[in-house]
Amino acid sequence: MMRETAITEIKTREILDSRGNPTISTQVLLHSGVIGKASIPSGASTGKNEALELRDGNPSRYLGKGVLKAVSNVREIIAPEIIGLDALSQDELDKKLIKLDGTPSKKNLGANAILSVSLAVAHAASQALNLPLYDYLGKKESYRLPVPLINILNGGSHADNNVDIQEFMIVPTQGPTFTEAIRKAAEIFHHLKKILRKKGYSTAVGDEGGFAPNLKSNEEALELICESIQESGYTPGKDIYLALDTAASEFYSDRTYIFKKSDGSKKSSDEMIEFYQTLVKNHPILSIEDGLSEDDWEGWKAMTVALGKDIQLVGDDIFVTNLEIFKNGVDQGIGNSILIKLNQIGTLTETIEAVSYAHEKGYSTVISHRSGETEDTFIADLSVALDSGQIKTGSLSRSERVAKYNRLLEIEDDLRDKGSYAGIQAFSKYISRV
Ligand code: 2PG
Ligand code: MG
Repeated sequence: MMRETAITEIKTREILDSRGNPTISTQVLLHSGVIGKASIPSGASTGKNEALELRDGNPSRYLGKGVLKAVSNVREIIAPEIIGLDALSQDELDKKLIKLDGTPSKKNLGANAILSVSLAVAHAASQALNLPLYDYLGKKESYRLPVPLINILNGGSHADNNVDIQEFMIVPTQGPTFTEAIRKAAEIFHHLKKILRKKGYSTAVGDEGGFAPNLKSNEEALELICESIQESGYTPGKDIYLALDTAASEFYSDRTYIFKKSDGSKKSSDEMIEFYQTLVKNHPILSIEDGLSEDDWEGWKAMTVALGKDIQLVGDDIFVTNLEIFKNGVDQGIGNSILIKLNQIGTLTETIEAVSYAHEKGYSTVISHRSGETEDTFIADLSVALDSGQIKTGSLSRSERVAKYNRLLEIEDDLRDKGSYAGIQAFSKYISRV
C-alpha cells in the first residue's frame, strides 16, 4: 500500500518575480492530498561560482529570461524519478536530485528547477505531519527568532542612483522581541523617508524596497540613516546598529575597486580596508558583507586580520553557500560569517550542511533573500529552524520583502514562551567594539 507521504504528482510552471522576470514555481502533491509549493528567487549581483540558474536564452520570450527549459526538466526528467518517493526523506530526495543532474554546478537540470522541487517537498512533508515548516525542519523544543538586517537604502546593482555600496542596513539588536525590533525599524524607515523628502532627495525605492536617492557620497547614506534613527527616538550604536553589503565583486577588475557610480575613484584592497576602518570608527557598523571581491582572496585575508576582531565580515559571493568553497575559506582565515542563499547551491540539504559547518567553526550565519524575490516565505521558517541568528530580507516596503517579516511575526506569536529573540547575542563576538 502507498504511504500517505508518498509523492504522487508534481506540477510546475513559469511565474514572475518581483522584477517582472520569469522564475519557476513548483507544487508537490502527496498521496494524502497535501500540497507543498515553492517559488524560486533570483539574484542580480550574483557570485560567479553560484549553482546555475537555467534560463532559456530565447530572445523572443521575456528578453531571453524564460525558464521553460527548467520547467520541462522538472516535468520530464525530475518528476518520473521522484514520484513514489517519501516526502519525509528530504536527504534521500536531495541526493537523488544532485545525482540526477550529475554536475557540480547543477547545470544540466538547473539549480532553479532542482531547488523548486527540494523546497516544495519540504513544505508538503511539514503539512503532512501537521507541523509549521520551521518546526518540521528544526525539531526543537524552543526557538530563537533571528535579528533582521533591514536594507533601508539601496545602491549598487539594485538601484539606478549614484551610490556604490549596494545595501545600507539597520540592525535592531535590542528587540526585546522580533515584533518590537520590526516596529522600531519601520519607524526609522518612515523617518528616513521624511528626512530624504525634506532634503529634496528622491523617495522612490530600489529592488529591495530601500530608498534609492542620489547622494553626495556613500558616507552620506550612513549619516542620513543615523539621523533617522535619532529622529525616531533611538540611539545609533546602542539601540540600533548598522550593516553594509558592499557587493564589491560588482566593481572590481584588474586588482582595483572602482567607485564607478559615484566619483569614479579607484582603490586597492589595502585602501578599501582603510576606507572600512574609517567607516567603522565613525559609525556604529556591526557587519560588512562582501567588503572585497570574490576574486580577491588575499585582500579578504588581510581584511579579516584588520577588521575581523571588531566586526562581522560576511562572505556572500566568495562562499556562495558552497560547502567545499566555504571550507577552503575557513581554512584560509577568510571572514567570520557566511551569507546563506538556498539558490546559490540548489538543494535544502546542502544549505543545511553549510549552516551546520559554519556554526561548528564559530562563523555566524545570515539567511538571505535574493534581490529578485517572490511571495514565498521559506527563508523565514528556515532562519528559525536552523537558529541562524540573523536574516537579511530587504526593506520594510514591497510585499515580497515584507512577506518574510510578516511570517516571522506570525512565528513569534505562535511560539509564545517557546520563542526568544536572538538579539545582541547574535553579535556577541563583535559588540564590544562599539
Ligand atoms: C546580495 C543579494 C541580496 P542579489 O548581494 O546579498 O541582497 O543580492 O540577490 O542581487 O545577489
Ligand atoms: Mg551580498
